[in-house]
Amino acid sequence: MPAIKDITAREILDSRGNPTIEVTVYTGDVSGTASVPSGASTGDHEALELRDGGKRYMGMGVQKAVRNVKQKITPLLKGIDCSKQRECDSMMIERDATDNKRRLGANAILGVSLACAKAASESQGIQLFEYINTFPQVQKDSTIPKVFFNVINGGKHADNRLSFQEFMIVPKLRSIKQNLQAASEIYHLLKKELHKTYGKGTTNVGDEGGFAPDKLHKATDALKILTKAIRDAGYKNKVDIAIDCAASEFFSNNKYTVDSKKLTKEQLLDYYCTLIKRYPIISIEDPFHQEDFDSFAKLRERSKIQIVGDDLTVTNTERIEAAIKEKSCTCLLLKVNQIGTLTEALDAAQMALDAGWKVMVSHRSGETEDTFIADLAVGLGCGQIKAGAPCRGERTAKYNRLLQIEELLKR
Ligand code: 2PG
Ligand code: MG
Repeated sequence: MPAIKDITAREILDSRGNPTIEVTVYTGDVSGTASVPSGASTGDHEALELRDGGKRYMGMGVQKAVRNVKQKITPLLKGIDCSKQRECDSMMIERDATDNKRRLGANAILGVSLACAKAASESQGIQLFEYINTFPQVQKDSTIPKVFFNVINGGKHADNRLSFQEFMIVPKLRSIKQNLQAASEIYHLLKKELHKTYGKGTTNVGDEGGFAPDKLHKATDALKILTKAIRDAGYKNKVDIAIDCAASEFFSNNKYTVDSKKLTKEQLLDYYCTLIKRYPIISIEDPFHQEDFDSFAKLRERSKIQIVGDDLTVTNTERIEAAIKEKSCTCLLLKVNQIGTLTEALDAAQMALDAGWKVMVSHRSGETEDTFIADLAVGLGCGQIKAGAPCRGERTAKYNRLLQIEELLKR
């Protein structure tokens, strides 16, 4: 039994240059290290990320979370079998005893939770995805997911005026190797196209590695140039488009401000339907604000494309249950740090899959080099992942790990 001997934690930097927590769980023979990502367009119902406040790192330090791991969680879990994931996670949840993990911090708890899984897979001498595939919540074989590459950034992830947060390309070729190549080729052609149309200095990238041109103001312009890049790269009909609107970020006073125009929810619904008719859009995430279950359902009904819940559902079974009841979505965005333990995230995935939804495993806009989510998506066999552009180390780390796994699965 891989009993936990010690746990340690440290403050490291994420891809935005903000502190985040990294945790190492030691058993007698092996160790597992995991780090925690951080969102920018966070849902109101997410578990709490504990930050220090004060002057240090503009209040963003995570020394309190590090202390909580060392002083509170370590004594609690010492001697416990790290492969008893539900037991480890439940003990931390009970010790925290709040509804959003605000006492110990969801970042502190999640770091330990993920590091336990890594240590357990190490101790069994198997790959992390293989280990995840043995969890009782997982009913499918390991499979390489389809990838949603975010190539144009707006909203809270960029310093431009695009309201929608993410414009993604979804290659439909047979392997991750081919899909990654297609994404990279389209990405580079898109860069050339943006230069041609909007001039030099327009291809700086946003938080997730997608281009964030200041002169690109409208969703329709983004979709037009993206469609052209797909066609010119030779991938017409082989690559679809998806959007994450992150609509809570442009909703206020009962109106949505989309690319400088104020729209009612009914007008926004019509607008989405027009876009879906005109472009090869197969999936829309968070089309309305995080409390509007009903408008999500209307779009699902009218459009028939994949409707993804992120801020709406926050990887939380209570919220997912409500969305299932309201028929709001057909896919759950799965973000481990929205809920704060691996067990709860897997429970959320199971609930969604049981309801006939799809599950898309997701990174956060603030990421680290940790590739846990690549293994999670494969081990869950859920079929979809989004981890940003095919560019920037913290994003490509996940895709490069998928390449490795694809080879391992063929052995
Ligand atoms: C999202 C995510 C990831 P953030 O909205 O889906 O792309 O962004 O991590 O900022 O919430
Ligand atoms: Mg989102």
